[in-house]
Amino acid sequence: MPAKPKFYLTTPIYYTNGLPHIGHTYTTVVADVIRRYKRMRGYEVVMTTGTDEHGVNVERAAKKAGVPESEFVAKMADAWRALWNELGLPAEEFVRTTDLRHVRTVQWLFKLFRENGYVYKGHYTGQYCIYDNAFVNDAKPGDNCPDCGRPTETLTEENYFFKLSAFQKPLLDLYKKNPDFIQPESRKNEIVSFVEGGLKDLSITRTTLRWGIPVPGEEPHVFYVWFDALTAYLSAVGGPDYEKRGMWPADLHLVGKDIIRFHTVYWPAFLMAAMLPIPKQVWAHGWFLMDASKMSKSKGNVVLPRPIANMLGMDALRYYMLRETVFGQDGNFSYDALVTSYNANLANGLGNLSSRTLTMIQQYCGGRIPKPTDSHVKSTILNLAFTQELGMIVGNNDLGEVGDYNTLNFSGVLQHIERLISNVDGYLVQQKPWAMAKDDAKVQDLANVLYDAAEALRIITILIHPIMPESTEKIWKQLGQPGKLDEERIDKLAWGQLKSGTEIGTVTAVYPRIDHQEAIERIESMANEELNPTAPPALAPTAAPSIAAGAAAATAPAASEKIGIEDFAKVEMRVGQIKTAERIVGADKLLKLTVDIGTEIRQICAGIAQFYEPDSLIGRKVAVVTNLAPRKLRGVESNGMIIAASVGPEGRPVLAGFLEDVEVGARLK
Ligand code: ME8
Repeated sequence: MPAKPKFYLTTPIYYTNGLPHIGHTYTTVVADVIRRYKRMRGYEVVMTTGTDEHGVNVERAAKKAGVPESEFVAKMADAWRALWNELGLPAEEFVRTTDLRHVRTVQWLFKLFRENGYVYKGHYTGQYCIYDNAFVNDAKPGDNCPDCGRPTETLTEENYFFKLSAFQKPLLDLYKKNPDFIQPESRKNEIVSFVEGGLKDLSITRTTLRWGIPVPGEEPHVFYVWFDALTAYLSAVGGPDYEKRGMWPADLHLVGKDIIRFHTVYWPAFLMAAMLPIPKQVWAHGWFLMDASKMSKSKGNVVLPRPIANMLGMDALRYYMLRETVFGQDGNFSYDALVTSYNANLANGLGNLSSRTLTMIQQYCGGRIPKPTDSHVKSTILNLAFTQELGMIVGNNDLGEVGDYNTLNFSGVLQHIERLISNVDGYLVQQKPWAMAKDDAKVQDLANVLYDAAEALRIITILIHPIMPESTEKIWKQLGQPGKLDEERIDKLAWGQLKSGTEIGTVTAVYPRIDHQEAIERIESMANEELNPTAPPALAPTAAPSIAAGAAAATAPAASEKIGIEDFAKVEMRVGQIKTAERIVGADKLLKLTVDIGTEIRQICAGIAQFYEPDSLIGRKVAVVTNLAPRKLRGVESNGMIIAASVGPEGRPVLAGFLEDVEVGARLK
């Protein structure tokens, strides 16, 4: 079998002085979509992300946290990696700039510069902040430090310089010979004129910075952070031994527009100086803005991904980000638009198509994909519509079509898919399979129409899979399809491949409708908890299974430690009776209960949804802790806690109850 073609793509190597917000998530999501798409076209794909851990900002943040830098960055790197995993975005390579493999690569690259005559020792003079121990870029004598506001001083330090000036012509040649190297086009013009304006040599070592990669034999010189960070793309796939891994050069560096110059000027110049292969393309996307300004922690306008993923699912966020913003341009982020997009495109659009089609197959065709006539498959109007749109989405070389996925026009991909969905909806309304089902003479017509709808659903599910990987797997199973969806070939799709007779799975709503206002309030409430973790952490329903309801997870005293009766008396417990119970969208482990505790009816969330059907709980008497401070769980207020035993290694909750009838509100002592 011939080897698969390779594709290597990267996200930026993110700074470790904060955690990912929606802006970082956007770049990583786009990388993930491209990775999945390329895989579905038969490529061997490696995606790299990672953490940029050196420099004065980290030095400061560690100092503030009162821990050594190495400890600080290790924790941050773990947190970044864990969050990407949680969001379904794990990369093949997660590179840390403190990794040994990376340190070796940086030092090796510098050695090549030296051998090839592209570095020299010189002096750098600039404005320096003695309080922050850092040069202030672009400051003039007399300027204050933008960070601490105190006056800067003019300082000269010895540095190694990289002969960037020697690369003006080679860079301009590179841009000319590879017109797609910088994307989008508007950014390319900006970079070309910057380089045409002349390039100054670049200082690539520092002696005023301590927390960095040492220049071998030249201590106290450490490498400049950007030289350090850019090299991580190469370290991740073999460094000095890159040829063995076979992934370098990168096919695509995805970056935000803020860092395009580093990637399209410095980085290729570094690689040329070391005589290494140059990446094929750098794509700079726009920013996500909040109220028209760039998100930043100091402005207090950051949007976090986790609360959204918890409430609506990561796929809803992915859909919204890719559909509403033209890739390359700036976009505005709003919860309002996000939830509107969820209800319109997912609950009503794809979700509705999926459940109505599958429910009809369940009801009218005995739960099996019906058999259409051969002539119908060839001539159905949907076949024509789909074949045409397919070319526009994934490209069709025979017809010379480019395909929106290939040009990273994700908004275009989704618009085509939306059109397909509404085509199928319109077709069903016109054909009325529910009426055909009542007419014995129309058995074959019914089979034809429902086959069409199911085949359309299969193709749409494959086409949208790179963008919505999690929920499409569910639709795939409900459609009764064998094998893994991500192993389908997106470029070999054709109408009529769905097998008749296949038994479909259990039909459930993949994107349940949600109340607009409630969704926003809950997302905001969860975000608030994550940003201001002053309150005790919310109990993850699985974290302390001995209590069924949400409350602060107080650390239990060691078994041998005894408490006095006065401590126990602080806990007020009463008999309660469950009045209502319902599931909570976006929290599969929680039930929202209303409980009569004698004096009032309380709303309490309990982490028992996987073990108790809501209806079976109505009227049941339970033991309730009634004097806990109210808390929000997954954004839903909980006013108390239901007591349960924790059984087995998984901590299955079993509700505590009473063998004799007891009065509601009676105190437990
Ligand atoms: O620049 N909208 O790291 P960084 C869209 N360590 N994308 C955004 C965004 C927003 N509001 N905010 C951030 C660094 N991003 C360096 C990179 S690479 C060798 C070194 C994304 O943590 C966008 O991709 O500041 C941007 O380029 C990147 O995060 C900056 O991440």
